[in-house]
Amino acid sequence: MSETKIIKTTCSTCGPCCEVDAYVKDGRLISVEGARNTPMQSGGLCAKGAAAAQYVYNKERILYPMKRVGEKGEGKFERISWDEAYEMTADNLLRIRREYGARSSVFYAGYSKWYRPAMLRLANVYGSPNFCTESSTCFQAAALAWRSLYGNGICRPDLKNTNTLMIWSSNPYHTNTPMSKMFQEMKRRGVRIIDVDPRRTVTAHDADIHLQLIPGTDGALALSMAQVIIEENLYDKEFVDKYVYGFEEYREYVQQFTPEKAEKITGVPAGKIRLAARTYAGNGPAGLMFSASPVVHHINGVQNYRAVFALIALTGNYDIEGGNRTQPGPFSPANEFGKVRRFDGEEAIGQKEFPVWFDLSCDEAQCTMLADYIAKEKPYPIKAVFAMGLNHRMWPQPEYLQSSLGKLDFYVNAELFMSESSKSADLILPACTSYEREQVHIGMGGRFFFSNRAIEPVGESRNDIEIVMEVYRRMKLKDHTMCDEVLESGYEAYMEHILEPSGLTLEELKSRPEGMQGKNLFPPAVKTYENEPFCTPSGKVEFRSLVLERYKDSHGYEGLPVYHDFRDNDAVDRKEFPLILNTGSRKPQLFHSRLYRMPWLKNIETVPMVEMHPEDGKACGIADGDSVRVISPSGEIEGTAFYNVQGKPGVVYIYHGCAKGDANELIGKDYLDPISGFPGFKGYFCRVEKSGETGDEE
Ligand SMILES: Nc1nc2c(c(=O)[nH]1)N[C@H]1C(S)=C(S)[C@@H](COP(=O)(O)OP(=O)(O)OC[C@H]3O[C@@H](n4cnc5c(=O)[nH]c(N)nc54)[C@H](O)[C@@H]3O)O[C@H]1N2
Ligand SMILES: Nc1nc2c(c(=O)[nH]1)N[C@H]1C(S)=C(S)[C@@H](COP(=O)(O)OP(=O)(O)OC[C@H]3O[C@@H](n4cnc5c(=O)[nH]c(N)nc54)[C@H](O)[C@@H]3O)O[C@H]1N2
Ligand code: SF4
Ligand SMILES: [Mo]
Repeated sequence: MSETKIIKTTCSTCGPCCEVDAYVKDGRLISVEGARNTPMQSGGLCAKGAAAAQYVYNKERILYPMKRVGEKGEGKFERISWDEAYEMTADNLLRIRREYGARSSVFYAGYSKWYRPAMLRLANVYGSPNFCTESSTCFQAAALAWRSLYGNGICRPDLKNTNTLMIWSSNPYHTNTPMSKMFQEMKRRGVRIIDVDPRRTVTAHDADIHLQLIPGTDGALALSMAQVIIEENLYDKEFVDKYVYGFEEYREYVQQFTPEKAEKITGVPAGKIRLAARTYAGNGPAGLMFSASPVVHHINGVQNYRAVFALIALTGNYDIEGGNRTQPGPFSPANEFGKVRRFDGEEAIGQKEFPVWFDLSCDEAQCTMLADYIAKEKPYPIKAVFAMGLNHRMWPQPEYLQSSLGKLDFYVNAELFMSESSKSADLILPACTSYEREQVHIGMGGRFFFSNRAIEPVGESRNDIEIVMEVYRRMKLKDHTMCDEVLESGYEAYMEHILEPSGLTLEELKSRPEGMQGKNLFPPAVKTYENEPFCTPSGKVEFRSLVLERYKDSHGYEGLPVYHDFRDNDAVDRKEFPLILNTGSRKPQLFHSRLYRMPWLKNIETVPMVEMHPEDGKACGIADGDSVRVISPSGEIEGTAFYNVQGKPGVVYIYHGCAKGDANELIGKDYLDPISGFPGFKGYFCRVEKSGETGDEE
């Protein structure tokens, strides 16, 4: 009998890259547990991570490079060698550059973020401004809102030292499981917690003050808190006088948002707004935790988050201990390595429509309109997509994107699974999971750790960065001004390169399973603004954004964090679509579209659940468990009604990414925030009708 080995590695089934102990027998992954003897983990693991073996050995795993043999989209493929696959990719990308120019090729990265620096570098060396990622719907709009106020350097809440934590639309117990412990520790320490969430989640349940607003009304709530803070003289006058630009206009603007008026807009009782404002401003230092998605998944998202982020400066909680501050951390060249080269005169996707996205230094194109660019060939033709983890289910009107992808001259997708998106490709490349590759990780607080390969790659799968490197070599691109020798020199050298500025070597890191603190770290600093101006046009925190005002005439952007209610929508007949549609609030067992294929996880909820308040259900003649049809101005899906009292009446919640009833078919592809281009995933309109039989479908 062979022995079971325990191998220190990481799970990256979802974002956080948790350290785990993998149990391996006869070269096969048997099970996974949270790593012992490592900070934050100690044996704990989330449901998704515990099902790791079903991820790794899933029957949909792609085992070999596959070339299309049938019609586009038909799903007929034949196995080819890696050699042929690389040649095919390189030849087609070079041909398209010759025939249409470099910008006609899109380099796309879905969620897994680890290979992005290499992919971005490849796009740069190739010469295309169109490096696109799933961040066209995630994080970048929040970053944009932040930068429009504070310039660079996004400051996270200093959880260790804060007295009050305001969580503005995040549910860490379900979305960032490793944080749960830290959160409970804060509770024990007596930190006051304010949670802003339309639903009574586990996180809200733990909070001292829960502001249960109507989705998409965040701006009105934040402006109202500002009104209270200013009126009651709770703001940091010294900071504001010295460092804020546009305060007087802002002060004047917020006057109208009295808590009584805000109650009408947001549904949050005026008394609670006052209490939250007084607590956040008065029980400092106070940190503000924000999220990559819900607030900015609205067509007024950027301005709403600007209103929220302004509260940090207003109360003097910017860059102080216990407030929101730049975290001490490692210097890593990963970003430097991926740094974008600006292509003068080369217009990237989304540049005309969303200019601020580009002004505020996002390293990538804004590609929510990719499907249109391909289908309409305007303003110029997009002919090739080289993708890693492209999944059409994550975009508004996914079938339209899928059909557009079918029009491409060349589409290659590197994937773990034979997803439907892969089926429309000309070539599919098998990628491997974190259990099958080595990786250097940069953790919180400047801690580095090495993740071992627990098992050999399944089939002929390879790690994404190795794939990028080989495509680069085959294209014989050379541009040494852009440090592309790192792409040239192999994966081991890439890991060395990532580590170099930390002062650690790969060899020593490999020998220390518990990880190591980097030798060269950013020194922890506070009040950096005392020594250097804010990186904004005025050099101050811009309550009135001069970058937004550049586009006042051309795009109608306003400098102040103005509130426009998404429900004031002339294009939609609210009598026909009386309910608000909120899609994609996270479930602990799912991760976007990728985990529906795992038996342990998909069996927790076997049908797409249309979560309704019982009052709404009864008003629509729908009982708990009924089969229903959800209809929006853009589409229609089937699902099963599920009575849920977590939210208030008037809002329907549906998870996204499920092929059996894809909530994104309900979201209009042009229903976008005009500043960021983010879709209004969490604030559209619908009605729900009973359909077919009642009861369970499976
Ligand atoms: N299990 C799991 N974890 C995940 C993911 C996943 O798919 N599954 N996805 C990862 C990704 S990509 C992301 S971006 C993060 C997101 O991380 P989170 O933001 O923490 O997750 P969500 O559940 O999307 O949203 C948090 C809360 O926002 C509330 N909310 C919805 N609409 C609004 C609104 O208009 N205003 C306010 N204030 N709150 C609103 C929801 O009720 C929800 O409880 O999660 C990451 N973690
Ligand atoms: N309606 C609605 N839509 C949403 C959201 C919402 O809240 N509501 N959230 C948005 C947000 S915040 C996000 S981040 C996006 C996420 O959107 P996506 O990034 O498209 O998310 P996934 O479904 O996880 O798809 C990624 C694909 O990558 C594959 N993959 C996973 N790991 C690897 C790897 O290491 N290498 C390779 N090559 N492939 C891999 C997976 O199998 C999967 O098919 O969705 C957005 N879409
Ligand atoms: S949160 Fe769960 S699924 Fe995500 S990386 Fe950690 S263990 Fe894996
Ligand atoms: Mo995201």
